[in-house]
Amino acid sequence: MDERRTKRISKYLARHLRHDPARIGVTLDPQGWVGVDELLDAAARDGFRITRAELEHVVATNDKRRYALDGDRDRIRASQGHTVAVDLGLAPVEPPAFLFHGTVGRFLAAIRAEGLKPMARQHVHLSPDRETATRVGARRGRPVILTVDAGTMHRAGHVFHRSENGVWLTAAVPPAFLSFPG
Ligand code: HQG
Repeated sequence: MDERRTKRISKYLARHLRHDPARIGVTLDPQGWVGVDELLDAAARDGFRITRAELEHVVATNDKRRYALDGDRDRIRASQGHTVAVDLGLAPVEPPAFLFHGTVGRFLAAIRAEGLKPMARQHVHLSPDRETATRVGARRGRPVILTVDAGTMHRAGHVFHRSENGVWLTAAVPPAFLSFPG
């Protein structure tokens, strides 16, 4: 399948599995799953026909493994990034000593004042390494990488989860646990 088609399908899935399932009349279960047949039928009604094979291909080859099929391969969900309320059912895990967050200069004043907030999403997203954080920040402009003292945060009682595709999630990061470059 060509790259453009794969990307279009991935974006379509993100829109409806993370943000706006109601737009095509599907309902996510509380853990964010929806039946593959239900999703593909709804997509077809929406004029965006996706075959089962294409869907499997996107799940398997997606650069960030954004989507997961369940054990029976009859349900699909986004592994993270939701703006709709879902409980991914992830167990709390102890984070590494440091995690990273890629952002851009225009947000720094607010982040210094109030820390990292989930904004529209369900969690603040943190990266395990600077390279990944740099890519996240670069979506919005010249990336600025913040270091999160995750070990200290965890000892202070903050809960961390790691999504199925390796993104670290937490409710918020107060300014005391952040270091800014420069
Ligand atoms: C910023 C992509 C002002 C925050 C990525 C970020 C990631 C604040 C933006 C995933 C703030 C929110 C998530 C505050 C945070 N005041 N701005 N207090 N606190 N911000 O997209 O982390 O490709 O919701 O720095 O790779 O950029 O979609 O979060 O710039 O994993 O799979 O507010 O999305 O993954 O933006 O990205 P986002 P994010 P996918």
